[in-house]
Amino acid sequence: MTPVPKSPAYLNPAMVPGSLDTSLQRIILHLDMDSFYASVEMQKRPELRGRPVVIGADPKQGSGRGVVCTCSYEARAFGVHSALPISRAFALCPHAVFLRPDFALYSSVSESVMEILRSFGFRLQQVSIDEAFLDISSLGGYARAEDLALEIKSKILSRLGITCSIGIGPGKAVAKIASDFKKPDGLTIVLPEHLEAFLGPLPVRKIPGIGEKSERELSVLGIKTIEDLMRADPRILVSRFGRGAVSLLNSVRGIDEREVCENTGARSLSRETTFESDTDDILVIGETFGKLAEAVSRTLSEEHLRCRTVTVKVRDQGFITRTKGRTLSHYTTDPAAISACARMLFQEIYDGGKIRLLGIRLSSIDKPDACQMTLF
Ligand code: TTP
Ligand code: MG
Repeated sequence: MTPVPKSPAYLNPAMVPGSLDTSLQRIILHLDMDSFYASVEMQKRPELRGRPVVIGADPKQGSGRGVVCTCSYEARAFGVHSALPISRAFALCPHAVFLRPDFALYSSVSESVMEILRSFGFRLQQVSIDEAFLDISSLGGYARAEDLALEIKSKILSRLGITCSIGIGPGKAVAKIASDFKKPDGLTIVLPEHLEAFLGPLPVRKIPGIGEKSERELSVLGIKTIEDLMRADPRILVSRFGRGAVSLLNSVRGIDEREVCENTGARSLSRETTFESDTDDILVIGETFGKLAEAVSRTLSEEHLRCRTVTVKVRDQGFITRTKGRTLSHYTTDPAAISACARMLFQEIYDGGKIRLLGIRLSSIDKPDACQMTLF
């Protein structure tokens, strides 16, 4: 296969790559695979290329009850996306190819991606199954950074047959936002002097760590874009959002000194299940937490990891989803401890109605001796 990397999206197309000597700046690269699970499936079965492909629960001709893990960009054109109920995906795009996820396969392709990235010799931090940061400051300039990005893209495409998007900038937050800027198969380079012009017009939701809830709260204050956020009174933000607001503001202003931590496997890890019929049977709920805890704990053990934070996700009959997390006093891999914590958290948020979906997510994951990673 001949890789044909696309040309990078510069903020200012007239800017000649590398015309600025930024050797004193940190240069961070963020890579995120495109429609990862779907791309792996399409690589395995080339006849699926160009077709809408949805990975997730069985749609059962529209009566299926799980959710979409991800889908190809062809399916996204019909409005399908991650976490959408599979029945809705079927309604939007009944002619799509619906596949059950093959986690072992995705895990092994993820390892190959990380191996390729590691082969370039830079400090690497894997943050999820399909994304990683590299600290490429030692390259000394953005022209070399661009060459490296093109080489990474072409190596991944020629060896694994799938594409990725890369963002490069002076900090982790901006690199992550940049990798998402032009997907699929994108390359976006944000020079330090263009940081404000790049980030300013973007909606605040693009900032990693800002979810639907924070977006709503910011919107109440009249803050919709990152530029609005940069202009807001930091005292008001801190009084509403606590100390986290300071690092958030700093990171969008380019003051983002969070290191790329070498931690071969650290990330969050989750499993969830949708019941065949909604239930309020406490025994079934307890058993389900047991099974979910077994599954996540097995992955922890296989990858020689441990975790400290357990979060439960509970979706009720009316599709209202609640989550609650707790950080334990010690790291653990023990399924009984994870399941006990999950059941306790469940009791705290359960209002007695019927439940549609339960999930467990583990975070604060590390390998003993590896440094901790969090994005915000
Ligand atoms: P993402 O990188 O968020 O999504 P993606 O790679 O499928 O698509 P994009 O091109 O927008 O990056 O997540 C990586 C994989 O994680 C995704 O392929 C499937 C899985 N995943 C879920 O199972 N459920 C989810 O809700 C999300 C967001 C991802
Ligand atoms: Mg991805």
